Amino acid sequence: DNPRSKKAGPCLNQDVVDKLSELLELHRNSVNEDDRWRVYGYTRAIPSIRRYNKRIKSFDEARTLRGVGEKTARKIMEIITTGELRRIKYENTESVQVTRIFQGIYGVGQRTAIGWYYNGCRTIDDLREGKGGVKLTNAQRIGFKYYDDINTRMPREEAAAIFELIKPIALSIDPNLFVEIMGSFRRGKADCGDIDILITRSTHDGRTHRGVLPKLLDALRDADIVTEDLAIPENPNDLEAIYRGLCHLPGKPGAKQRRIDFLTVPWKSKGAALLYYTGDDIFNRSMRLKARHMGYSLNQRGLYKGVVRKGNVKTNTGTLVASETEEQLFRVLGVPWQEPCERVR
Ligand code: DCP
Ligand code: MG
Ligand code: MN
Repeated sequence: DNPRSKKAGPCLNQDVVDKLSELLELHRNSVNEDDRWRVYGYTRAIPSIRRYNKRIKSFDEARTLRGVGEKTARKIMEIITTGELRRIKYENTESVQVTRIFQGIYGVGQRTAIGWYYNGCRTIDDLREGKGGVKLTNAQRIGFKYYDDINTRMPREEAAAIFELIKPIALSIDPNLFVEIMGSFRRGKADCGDIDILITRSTHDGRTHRGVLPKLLDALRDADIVTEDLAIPENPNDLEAIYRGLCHLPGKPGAKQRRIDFLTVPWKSKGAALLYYTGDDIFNRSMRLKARHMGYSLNQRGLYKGVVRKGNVKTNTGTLVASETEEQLFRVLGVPWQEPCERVR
């Protein structure tokens, strides 16, 4: 029995995994760049500890695990012998706590949060008062205003209820539209961070969904479903566009503001878009990796062959191999079919 086998089962070093993950999160949010580099070390060590199906007993044993260096092995032994990791308390600094709260504002990433911290902001009130000359973008202002709502996941029933209002409105604009709810909802999750709606249209009659998105958004604002815009597509008349905003159940006092994304894609990208926007992100990463190993390139538009990259820039966009249906993409990649609910880390 190989103790490093991938066989799923209860992790026998869960306390170690939990404590190191906690430390990793603190490093990830550190205002100190050196700390943020430490994250890479732990992202290698944690999975191999999780997979190791024996209780770690000694420093030397810990050292045999992939990605576990001397310092990590010492921390592992501290957790195993004392149940604690003192470093966690020491790393949970004010700056980490403050920037974590700032990053809860929609549209605020680590860079912005750290910038605000260095400008002297410590609290939400400091931001409201524009301390240190801090200015919020429009999207951030909305994120700020609905901080709690946006950071609360919705029950899938609420996502379903909102979608059931939106779908007929979309179909009244064009009955030939394909309108589907994606993301965590399609994966069957009990709660959703947002509502992801994919829109495309068959071109069998020579027509497309061009222009539908702005019309739909207007109708949804009129119906008091869409309430705020966070990111409007540069050219809303493109066949491929992303809209991000807020919505709620209309006519229901106290209904929370919910995040909503609309994604439109050309009909020929339908399969790849279904695959991509269903996720989850980790599953997507593994599918892209599989494609790369086979000499393909996979994205939300399709599976391509002959893509040439110089660094991150595509010098040849390649030719489309598949993108019509999800089934076809699984087949070409040699991956056994997985239902959306199975596509999870
Ligand atoms: N996606 C991805 N990589 C990203 C972001 C998104 O592959 N960095 C894909 C997979 C996601 C889908 O897009 O499942 C939708 O993105 P969301 O951020 O809405 O994530 P989920 O819907 O999966 O989860 P949540 O319930 O938090 O919205
Ligand atoms: Mg989502
Ligand atoms: Mn989304």
